[in-house]
Amino acid sequence: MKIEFVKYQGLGNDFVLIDNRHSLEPLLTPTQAIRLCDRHFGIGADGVIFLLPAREGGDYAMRIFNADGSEPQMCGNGIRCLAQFIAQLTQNNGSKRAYPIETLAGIMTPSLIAGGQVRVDMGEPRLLAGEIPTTLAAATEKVVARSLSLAGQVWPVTCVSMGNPHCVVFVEAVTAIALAQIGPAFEQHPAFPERVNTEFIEVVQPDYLKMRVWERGAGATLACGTGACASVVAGVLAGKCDRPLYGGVAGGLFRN
Ligand code: ZDP
Repeated sequence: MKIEFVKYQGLGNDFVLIDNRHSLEPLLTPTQAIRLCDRHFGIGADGVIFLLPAREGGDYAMRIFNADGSEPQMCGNGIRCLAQFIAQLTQNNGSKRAYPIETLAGIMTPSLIAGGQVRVDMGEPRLLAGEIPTTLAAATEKVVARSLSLAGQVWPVTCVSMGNPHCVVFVEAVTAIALAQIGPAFEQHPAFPERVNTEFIEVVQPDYLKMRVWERGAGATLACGTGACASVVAGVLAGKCDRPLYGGVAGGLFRN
């Protein structure tokens, strides 16, 4: 089987993208996606993204398989890459700026902006435990600065859904986190029945955060768009960040 692909990255969060516009189902299985994402025996990526025809009023639909073959609802950096891919495929010279795209988390709209950048309207965060989902609080309660015991420590966690589940942990110094050990313990903790993406956040200033992320199904990645948004929401909820937060999350400034 021969399939064309391109490889894009957003802040180092990298994806194999496939033009799947002529079929409603992804051209690859999750097992094939796992093989493509392998950094030594495959192309290497954090996930595989499919550009599919619209079904429900968007311009297109997006589906994504994580590097472990699981399917997340949304992907912030991925949808930015996808918008750039669409512009390339359709030879859009800038006359069309925004693409409403159907995702498993609803319609999200990336826009092409000045300087070749892509911005995405991520929709509203969901804050109730039942929506995330997590059992750290009753289904109709928010999860703000709750205690989670794990790996011999008690962690203060704030949970946010950006369509996909996030657990945001404010720490003194992100460099002190043993990500490869602690990340999987969060990801697989029974309090998160659909597993979870975990962001470790150091508040440098109320408008400037440092983030290290352990992604569900992908492990340590260089950036996570939904995670950056979830971290800002969590920072506001926990009273640690300004609103608005001009400095943004330092996906491009800080490296694992
Ligand atoms: O929810 C999940 O399983 C994530 N691994 C999806 C990917 C999120 C992403 N890093 C982002 O930028 O939002 C692509």
